[in-house]
Amino acid sequence: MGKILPPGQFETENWPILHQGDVYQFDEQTWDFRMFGEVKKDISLSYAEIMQLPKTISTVDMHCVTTWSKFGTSFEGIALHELLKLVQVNRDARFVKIYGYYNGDRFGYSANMPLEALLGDDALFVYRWKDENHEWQDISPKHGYPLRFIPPASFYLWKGSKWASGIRFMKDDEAGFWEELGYSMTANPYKEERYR
Ligand SMILES: Nc1nc2c(c(=O)[nH]1)N[C@H]1C(S)=C(S)[C@@H](COP(=O)(O)O)O[C@H]1N2
Ligand SMILES: [Mo]
Repeated sequence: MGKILPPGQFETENWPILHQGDVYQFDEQTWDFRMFGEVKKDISLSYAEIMQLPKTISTVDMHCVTTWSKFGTSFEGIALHELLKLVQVNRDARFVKIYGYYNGDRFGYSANMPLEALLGDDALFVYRWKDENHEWQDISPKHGYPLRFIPPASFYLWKGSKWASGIRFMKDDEAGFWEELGYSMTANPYKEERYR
């Protein structure tokens, strides 16, 4: 895959840190990962259960709507398609909202995407990363420790919830945190879909 800079973006080798609110302090006792909404039965996974799931390693480009793009970061984590094996999703659930921590609320941040766009190895909940200048290492607290969603490169990076807490399956598309504030529902950087 070639290195194609989406319109209006510039390349950075650093991995900038960007979020609203404070940084989540991981507490394994109270942490869980939930799948709910349009599913036969809700589930809640402990940190130990999450870390036992099959791992995927993917190299995914990141495009932030504030105009930086970082190419070629490799991530280790759990692909969303692995999590789908643990729930029975209703047939008409075509969208998801992926939740993350915001200012004291583990579900205070969210981003919406169509489920069918997230079935590849490039849609994953990550806990380790490396790039050309860095060895394999844990995702730092500021980048979303202990678990953080990385969306396919066909979405701006705000769709990648840090401090990920769960997935809600939905029949209809529904705006998340930034989408409610006027950002794009579809958010494709190659089409420069920043606002709506
Ligand atoms: N929980 C949470 N996740 C979040 C955000 C946030 O404010 N809270 N900001 C998003 C935005 S706008 C961007 S660009 C990326 C930045 O991720 P990074 O700091 O790891 O580069 O995180 C996304 N995920
Ligand atoms: Mo962003």
